[in-house]
Amino acid sequence: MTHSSTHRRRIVVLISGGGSNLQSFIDACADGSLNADIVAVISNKAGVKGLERAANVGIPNIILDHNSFESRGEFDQALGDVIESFSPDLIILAGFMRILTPHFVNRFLGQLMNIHPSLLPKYPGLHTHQRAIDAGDSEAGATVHFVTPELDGGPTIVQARVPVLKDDTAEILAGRILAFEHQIYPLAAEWFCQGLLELQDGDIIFDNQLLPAEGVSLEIRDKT
Ligand code: NHR
Ligand code: GAR
Repeated sequence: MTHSSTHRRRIVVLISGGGSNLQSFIDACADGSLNADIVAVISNKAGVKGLERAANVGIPNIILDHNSFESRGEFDQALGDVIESFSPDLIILAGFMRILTPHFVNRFLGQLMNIHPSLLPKYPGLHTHQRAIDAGDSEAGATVHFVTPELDGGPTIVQARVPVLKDDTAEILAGRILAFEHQIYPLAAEWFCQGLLELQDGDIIFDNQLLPAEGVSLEIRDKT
């Protein structure tokens, strides 16, 4: 690992769709709030807007269609090999919609982050916004977490909370949450790139301290 060296951090972003979270990373790198380079964008789906966003700013963008592989294992092996060819420090799942095998996760353990549109541990998996509305929750949000073999079960780095309003549809709620995703995800990546954040035996060490299950408290951090 090159974590303690002084080179500029290298990020690979995995997408399956629109890539608005990818765009937030592109913008954060451009405005200096994220001190890193996005060295590649990889999509398991062709023709998605996220690939265009990468191409627009000259980032290598690669399509690796999971349908052209016999098994999840073979897809993940190929995906891992492409990722490794870019020597990233950090791999960002940004609306990436394929479950990753334990073998893949363990290959890059501690270097994989995901953003999930719920207040984990509530609502792992899919259709999170509708599930929060159906449950009558007054709050929803998004969680940045380290990826472990357990789907959406890795330890939380940071969460953003938003209210659920009376007339919310899944689409409206998703949009409200997405705006906050764009804030907290590049921030979490910047912490990682500064060496503040480390996955250690399934726990997170943040700034040399064991992070509680809720992750970094943004309120407290803002006052410091
Ligand atoms: N892989 C592991 N091992 N651990 C995690 O925490 C992961 C992961 C892969 C993706 C993102 C996750 C999310 O934030 C993620 C976290 C896809 C599905 C899913 O059911 C579920 C959760 C997430 C991503 N995917 C279907 C599948 O069969 C395909 C669905 C589709 O193509 O639309 O892989 O929500
Ligand atoms: C985001 O809301 C992200 O949290 C969610 O998909 C959206 C992707 O938007 N991720 C998942 O549901 C992962 N299974 P984007 O493509 O515009 O970044």
